Amino acid sequence: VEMQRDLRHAVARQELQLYFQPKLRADSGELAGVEALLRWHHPKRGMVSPAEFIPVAERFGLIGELGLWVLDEACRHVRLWHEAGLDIPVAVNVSVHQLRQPDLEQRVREALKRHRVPARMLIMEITESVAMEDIEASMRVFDMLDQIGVRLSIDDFGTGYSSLSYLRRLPARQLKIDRSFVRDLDSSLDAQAIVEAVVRLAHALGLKVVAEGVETQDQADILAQLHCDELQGFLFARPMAEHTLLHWLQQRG
Ligand code: G
Ligand code: G
Ligand code: NA
Ligand code: MN
Repeated sequence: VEMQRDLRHAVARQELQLYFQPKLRADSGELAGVEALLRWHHPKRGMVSPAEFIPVAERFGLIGELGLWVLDEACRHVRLWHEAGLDIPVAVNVSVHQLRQPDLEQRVREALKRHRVPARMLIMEITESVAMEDIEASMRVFDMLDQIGVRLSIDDFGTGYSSLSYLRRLPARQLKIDRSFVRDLDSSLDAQAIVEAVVRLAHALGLKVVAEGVETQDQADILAQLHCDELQGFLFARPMAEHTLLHWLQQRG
């Protein structure tokens, strides 16, 4: 109850912040983009994890507003970076409730326009289980976002139950292999076989493959050998505040 009340004021009190975690091209190590991850600096409780407050926001009807804030803030950063000579695509996470918002398309258009950001710079990540939960609804939203030129990414792939025919019809551009498979890569041949199969499938369907949760060099090497396109994880960088991200980029040269 307390968290719900505090969350209502979090935007106005500027307690929310986007962190950014780099995604790197597996072949060259070049920056492919960043994932925006929401952080809440609670005045008393300190940093509260989105794993904790996103479900609260969903339950109490606050996720719409939060989602719009994230979208707007992500676009604002893309614009800032562009003006600094950096073109960095940004991925935002979309919850099931946002998918059902009738004005989502309009809101996405507005955010892009407000910050003069081309649609191709925005990626929307939707978990596999959410995408499959209401197939017809997500298909409609995905089609319309794809038509604007926003790229769609299927997050946490391998943890839900995808129908392959549905996967084929989805206008997604990217698939993120769940970190549970990445974690087991250096110890399990089964995990390698699964990743290899997912990469084949994704590429056959024209999707780029991102591996998330990469924590060791061995994992990165195996993923590159298996033709994963992009890597993301603590091995390279944690989610960072914007100024830290810029610093990190500078140091890499
Ligand atoms: O960044 P961290 O590992 O603490 O994130 C925990 C969970 O919160 C992850 O599942 C992540 O996808 C989710 N999350 C982070 N930021 C957002 C956001 O802006 N919107 C939604 N819907 N989920 C988010
Ligand atoms: O659900 P989603 O895939 O959006 O979750 C993203 C979250 O995963 C991020 O908020 C981040 O904190 C976490 N994360 C990112 N890289 C790693 C990693 O290498 N290892 C682990 N365990 N978590 C990670
Ligand atoms: Na994500
Ligand atoms: Mn994920």
